[in-house]
Amino acid sequence: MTSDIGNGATVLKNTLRNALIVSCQPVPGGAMDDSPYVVGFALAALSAGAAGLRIESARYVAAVRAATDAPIIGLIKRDLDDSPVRITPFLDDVCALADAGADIIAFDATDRVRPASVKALAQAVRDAGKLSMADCSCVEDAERALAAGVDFVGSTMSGYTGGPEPVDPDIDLVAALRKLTPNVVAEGRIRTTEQAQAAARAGASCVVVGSAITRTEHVTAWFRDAVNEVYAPAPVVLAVDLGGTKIMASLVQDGKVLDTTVFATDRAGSAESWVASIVDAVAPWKGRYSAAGIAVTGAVRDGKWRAMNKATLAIDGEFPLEARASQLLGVPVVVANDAQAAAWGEFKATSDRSDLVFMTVSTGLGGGIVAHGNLLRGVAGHFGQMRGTSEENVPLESRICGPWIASEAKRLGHPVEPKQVFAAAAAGEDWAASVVDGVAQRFARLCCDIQLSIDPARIIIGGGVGLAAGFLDKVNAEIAAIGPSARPRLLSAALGTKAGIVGIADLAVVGR
Ligand code: ADP
Ligand code: BMX
Repeated sequence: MTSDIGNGATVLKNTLRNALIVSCQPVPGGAMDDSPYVVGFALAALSAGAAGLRIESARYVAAVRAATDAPIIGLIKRDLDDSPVRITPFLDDVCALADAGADIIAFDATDRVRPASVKALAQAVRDAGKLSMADCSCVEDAERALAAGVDFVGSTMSGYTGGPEPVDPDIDLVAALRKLTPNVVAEGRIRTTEQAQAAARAGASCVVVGSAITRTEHVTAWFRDAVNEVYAPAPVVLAVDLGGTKIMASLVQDGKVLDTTVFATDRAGSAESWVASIVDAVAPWKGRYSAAGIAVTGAVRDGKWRAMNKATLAIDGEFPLEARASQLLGVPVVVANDAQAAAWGEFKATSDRSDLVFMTVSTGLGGGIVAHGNLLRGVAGHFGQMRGTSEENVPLESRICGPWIASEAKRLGHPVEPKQVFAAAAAGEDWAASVVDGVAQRFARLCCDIQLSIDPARIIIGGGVGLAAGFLDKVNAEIAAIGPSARPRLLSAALGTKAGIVGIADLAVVGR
């Protein structure tokens, strides 16, 4: 059963079939919220081929009616205290719109607390000799409205009945409504010609476009935000790389390091004391950054921090790093594993989009993986915790990294730092060469195993040991001696010791 205003209804429906309707609803209280502008927008739209108009308020319907015979969909918007229904909630509104000259009267058809039922509104529109349009949020709204005899159903209310407002139009709802009736009006958030075409292809009898044509404030804001994304200065971020030996803190803007401070990690400290030492070190920078990222040795999950190997750093239990650091620094904080952050920094540092594995050979042996442009999180990349096939049941890192180099040198009677061990090896001292060559061989085996497990296009090496002079050459020589069935492509970190800093800064900006 549909309204029967005889031949007029058929003519009207045919006029609006396969057509564009322009909604001329100024921003309430805005500079265009007055009759001359509404009439101007209406006439301009008609002159460019709009087949009909959607106009809000009896006042504006009357003003536009006086200027054109084109079909008008009329509605009245109200903000009620006792109902969320805003579009033509009252039966009196129907009469006012009909008297003002509307041809079609639109009303909210959602299933919510409301002053007048959809059935009563549909009947009132028929009694007024007009056609009705039900503004629906879902298929069920439309089914009820069609049962009440409405002439058109619209997708107007999709996304406006609670929860976050979507950005894109609900084309799927348009297609679903088309299965109920041919008289479907696609309306709501149609902002581009491509979206209008998609609505038409989905089966809409006609397409309504409003803000994108007649709300200058909205369109201006869209372009303003788009331009600002390019012109607005990138935010300055506090980036911290907390390792087992040193803590590096920098101010970073758009991938560029503005200022840096480095100090030793107090290995006898605690998670609370390490965070406090960072807060103290960056105190002179207060107010210069709007967010912070902290890359840490250890595993990070849901903002909480724990050790994978307490020998690398004795983090006790699980520490709520993200919350605590944000509380002390007074800005949003993102935390991630240090090697994963460095992997991300290296991925962002060049235009190469191929998959990569990053490994830091430092106090521990950490790693990060970027696959198909995504950084793998959780414990992904913790290659130093692998046990390998050696008889000893110890993490690989305990026989490769700085602490082992130092302990082995001491065992051999040379209590010096790893840097001095490398210098002695370069100077031809056999004891030192045996230590460094052993590390290079074990690391080379790990690189070959990684190549066979995930076949990365490149393996990038960082960390105090990883970047030590001549280390990569030794590893490549050991790889050649292994003669692997798949040869790893090793590269030094393009960002050197700053890879973790730059990576965590980017993760902090995108809030990841
Ligand atoms: P963190 O582990 O805190 O991230 P690094 O990446 O600097 O810090 O690694 C620290 C380890 O690397 C220490 O064991 C240190 O002795 C060793 N190391 C630092 N620089 C060198 C170097 N030039 N040659 C050899 N080993 C180094
Ligand atoms: C360890 C592990 C990793 C870390 C790697 C490098 C801990 C505390 N750390 O394998 O999470 O990425 O060391 O740590 O379990 P760094 O201190 O050498 O940077």
